[in-house]
Amino acid sequence: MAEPVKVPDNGAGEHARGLFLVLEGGEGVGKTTQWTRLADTLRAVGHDVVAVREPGGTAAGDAIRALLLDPASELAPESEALLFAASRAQLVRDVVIPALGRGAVVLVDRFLLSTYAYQGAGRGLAESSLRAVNTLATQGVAPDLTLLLSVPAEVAQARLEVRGPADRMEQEDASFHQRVREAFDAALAADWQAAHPEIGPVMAIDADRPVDVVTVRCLEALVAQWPVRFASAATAALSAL
Ligand code: Z5A
Repeated sequence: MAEPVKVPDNGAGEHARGLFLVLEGGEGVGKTTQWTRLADTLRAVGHDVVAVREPGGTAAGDAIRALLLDPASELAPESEALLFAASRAQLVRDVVIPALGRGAVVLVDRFLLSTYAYQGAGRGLAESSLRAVNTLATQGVAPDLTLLLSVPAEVAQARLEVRGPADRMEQEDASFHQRVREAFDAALAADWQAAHPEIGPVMAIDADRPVDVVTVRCLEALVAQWPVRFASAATAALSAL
């Protein structure tokens, strides 16, 4: 059982700085669905929300994304890791840091934890190498909170089957995706989080529920950490159910 997440108090008060929030999990857990819904819900109650996805979120990042996900791309694991880091570097410099500086909520669909799960556990690259490259990419900016969505593997598979053709990463075999899932699960442990301050706190969200219910669970997780900032968004989402 994972320890409850404690987000460190940055000492600046709830509204004095931006917040960096990340949605993570294996493919098909519903991250992108919740990313859209959370951004819409928060904007509807007046939050300045910058919602971006990785890889991507900048012109260079979108070009890198196309290369990374194209089934025709033949990439060595090291090239793949560097390309994800390059997209991240551009996103952090051009989007994340300016948005946090003006006090916005930055909501990112995947971030560094995906690199540890896919390029680390999935591809077998050393975490120390991934950390070094990504220290350059993130400039030390770490998420304030990651919501890690999870569903049983067969549920994710069923959701993906109704979508279009698999991209380059989705085409990997079942053992690759099993290692990825195990890496995400490992990130819920308090000792893992203590050893990975660059990831920040990670909180589990059971995403094997109807879409509306998962949205409320995500908002409840935000309210638990920042009650003043997010209470009105949670109330609005609950009253819309
Ligand atoms: N990657 C990496 O290797 N290293 C990195 O550092 C980074 C990323 C940052 C990005 O692909 C790929 O890059 C990803 C990891 C890798 N690849 N893999 N494999 P992407 O952005 O195209 O895709 P994704 O991030 O994997 O997301 P996804 O496949 O689109 O899944 P999702 O966002 O979790 O799910 P969804 O699109 O919201 O929903 C999937 C379907 O389920 C859809 O039809 C929904 O309507 C449905 N759905 C969603 N929620 C529910 C609920 N609650 N109930 C029922 N049905 C639902």
